[in-house]
Amino acid sequence: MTGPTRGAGLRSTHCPYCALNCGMQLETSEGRISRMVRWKDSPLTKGALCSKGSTAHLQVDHQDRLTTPLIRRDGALTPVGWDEAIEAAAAGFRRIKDSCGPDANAVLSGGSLTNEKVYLVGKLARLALRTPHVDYNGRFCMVSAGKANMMAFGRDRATTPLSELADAEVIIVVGANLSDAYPVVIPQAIDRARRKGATVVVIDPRMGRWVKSADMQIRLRPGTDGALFQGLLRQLVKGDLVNKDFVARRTTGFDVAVASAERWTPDEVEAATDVASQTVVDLAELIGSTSRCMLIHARGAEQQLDGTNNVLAMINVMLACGHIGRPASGINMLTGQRNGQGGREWGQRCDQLPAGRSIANPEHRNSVAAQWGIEPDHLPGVGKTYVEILQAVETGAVQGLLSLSNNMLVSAPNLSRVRSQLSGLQHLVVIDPFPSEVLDYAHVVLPGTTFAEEEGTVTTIEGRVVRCEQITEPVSGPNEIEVLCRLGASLGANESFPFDRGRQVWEEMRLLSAGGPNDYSGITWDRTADGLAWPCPSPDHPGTPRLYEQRFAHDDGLARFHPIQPPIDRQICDEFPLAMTNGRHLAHYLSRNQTKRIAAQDSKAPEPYVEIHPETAEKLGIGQGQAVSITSATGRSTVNWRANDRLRPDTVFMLYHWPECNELVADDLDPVSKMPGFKHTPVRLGPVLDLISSGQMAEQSKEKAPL
Ligand SMILES: Nc1nc2c(c(=O)[nH]1)N[C@H]1C(S)=C(S)[C@@H](COP(=O)(O)OP(=O)(O)OC[C@H]3O[C@@H](n4cnc5c(=O)[nH]c(N)nc54)[C@H](O)[C@@H]3O)O[C@H]1N2
Ligand SMILES: Nc1nc2c(c(=O)[nH]1)N[C@H]1C(S)=C(S)[C@@H](COP(=O)(O)OP(=O)(O)OC[C@H]3O[C@@H](n4cnc5c(=O)[nH]c(N)nc54)[C@H](O)[C@@H]3O)O[C@H]1N2
Ligand code: SF4
Ligand SMILES: [Mo]
Repeated sequence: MTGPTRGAGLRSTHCPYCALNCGMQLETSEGRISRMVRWKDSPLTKGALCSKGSTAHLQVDHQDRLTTPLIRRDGALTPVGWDEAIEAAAAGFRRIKDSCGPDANAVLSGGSLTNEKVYLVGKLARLALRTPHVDYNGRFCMVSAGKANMMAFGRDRATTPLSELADAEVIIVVGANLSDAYPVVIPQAIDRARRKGATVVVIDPRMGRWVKSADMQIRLRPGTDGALFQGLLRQLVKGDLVNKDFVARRTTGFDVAVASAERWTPDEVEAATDVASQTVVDLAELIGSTSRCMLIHARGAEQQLDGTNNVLAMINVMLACGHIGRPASGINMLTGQRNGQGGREWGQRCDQLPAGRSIANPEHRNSVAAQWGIEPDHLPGVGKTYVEILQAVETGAVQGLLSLSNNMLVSAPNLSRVRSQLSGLQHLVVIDPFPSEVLDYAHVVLPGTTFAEEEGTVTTIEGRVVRCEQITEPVSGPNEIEVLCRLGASLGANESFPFDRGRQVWEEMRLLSAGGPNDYSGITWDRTADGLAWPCPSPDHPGTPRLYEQRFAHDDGLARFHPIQPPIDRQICDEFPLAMTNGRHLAHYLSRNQTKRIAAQDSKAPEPYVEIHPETAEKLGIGQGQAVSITSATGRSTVNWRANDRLRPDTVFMLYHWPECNELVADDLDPVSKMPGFKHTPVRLGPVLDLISSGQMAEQSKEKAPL
């Protein structure tokens, strides 16, 4: 194994954007970054980088960086010193706590933070603010998949190393935009499998550029994955394709799950999903007759009002065939953000304590309280989720908010409502390396740290912990670990925040995880250099790249089948006859707050657009050179359009990275995971006379900014 190179002035780190965490090496000259090279020996990606990764280091010294703290005075954000800003931030929260109780403050955080910062955010909320209301933007990302994995397997982590894709005989890709969202490693491994004769099955209303004509293309009606997988489970039983030995030895609940699938005959599946009944029969046969089958899924089937249900339905099918815990088999949710995995393990979720412990579980509370040196009663209970926290501002139940590493004014659903919620806050403190739309509402702004300015760890898409080295000093002064600790101290919890760098926090976290559900205790700081998969319970343990070979993580060691609820009615109607789904462009990351500043990225996708099937455009009278107005029950947007004949004619696909998308999306939630139904909005489309320029779009958004 090779650790980070330290010679030749190059230091190793990982791309700050997606969960593939591509390795890179950075060189400095006079203390600032002067060069980026590919890190050929990096643990996962072996030097691969997409264009975002190649330009990511340009954000560090970017002219737009926030370098000084700001306080709102007479309506304007005004530069002040760090001491004054930290004190103002803390004083606002203290005031609210004294007058309305600790529950009137809340924290919204992010899955791009390092494990160490995630841990400090949860600790700050529980021990310094003493509020139960801390949640994060992974609520918009991984929670349906995470919840389903916890329910079925007792653990929230992908089952199998991605390298094993290349050896699979059948690869099923459900709702994953691999060309744009996972451009390295995964499409290449699938190509290797294709060359060895594997069958690739794509379940998606839109076929991405990575899909080949020989692949089995299942262009289902959006929002109907649960029905399709129920039909597959039923067909596995009818076709005598179930792995009965595996089901008997390693699972419970099979019969109840099968009973819930009984109504899903191939014809019923066809009626609900628009997938031909014969395809359902053929696909069941394909999945049930191989011993090397991998299913990977991203947000397409998850960001739905029944997203948890959809993932459980997929897991049922994989369990029925025994496709878990053996080589080149498994079901992997593709984690999205830089630290999408660690971000949902280290205690910034409203129902969670560090290392995957549950805040509702008395044993888990006792163990964390003991290590934090407090009484268990001192820990708050389960808090509200992301959208619920924003909604609580409307009733005055939440009045103070600390927001870091998230951008709700692009990425949360129902943006006009979010704008009004933010204007209702008495005290909003934002920590971010860059200005964002949210600053318009902030009372105190503290500059955040970029990936190259601090040391820390992240946990990759495969559950491996990797280290990010500090390359350069923060342009804004203190690093974010110091900022969080100073805030904790100002809120009266000085003794709980004695840190100023990542490895000190790591040591506390690692030890605290011992014996818990997500045991990282054997991953010492030195071992983070090479990337080790948890669970890793002792310093001589090799880590666990493939899960569940012998046991599942529930106490009895068995996996659970789950009955699947009937699908939710999508409310496609005469008024809103088309389904709007949405997703990523290769050039931009999430709310674009980093990538829009880098010309090489922004020039590839300077403005939002919607993809429409050419037949649909013709029917609606939408011509080349015209913009499109899109109306949903929630809002209205105007964008330019592109023809895409690899998309279902009854579905349009919009880029999500601009506010235009979430103006349209409602803030209803999956009742189990509290994930919004981002991927399915009933809409109507109409032509607008002229193409609009990005300047005009910016004007439109400005009109919506607060007075
Ligand atoms: N370039 C880039 N890469 C990224 C990111 C980024 O912002 N930019 N973000 C990262 C993050 S945080 C995440 S979470 C991942 C997201 O990764 P993905 O989920 O792969 O990305 P999306 O573009 O949102 O694609 C969703 C896919 O689901 C399909 N889909 C829509 N509705 C349905 C449905 O009902 N059923 C099925 N089966 N499919 C459906 C869409 O057509 C699309 O192919 O990407 C990560 N990688
Ligand atoms: N319609 C629709 N909406 C979606 C999605 C979709 O597919 N469709 N996808 C959803 C998904 S999967 C996700 S993950 C969310 C993400 O949604 P967002 O919350 O918008 O995620 P980011 O763009 O990462 O927000 C990041 C903010 O954090 C800052 N930041 C980056 N690193 C750091 C750091 O280390 N410290 C601090 N303090 N700040 C930092 C950035 O500058 C930026 O301002 O959006 C979701 N919203
Ligand atoms: S954005 Fe993702 S794929 Fe691209 S370089 Fe970064 S980690 Fe790799
Ligand atoms: Mo995400």
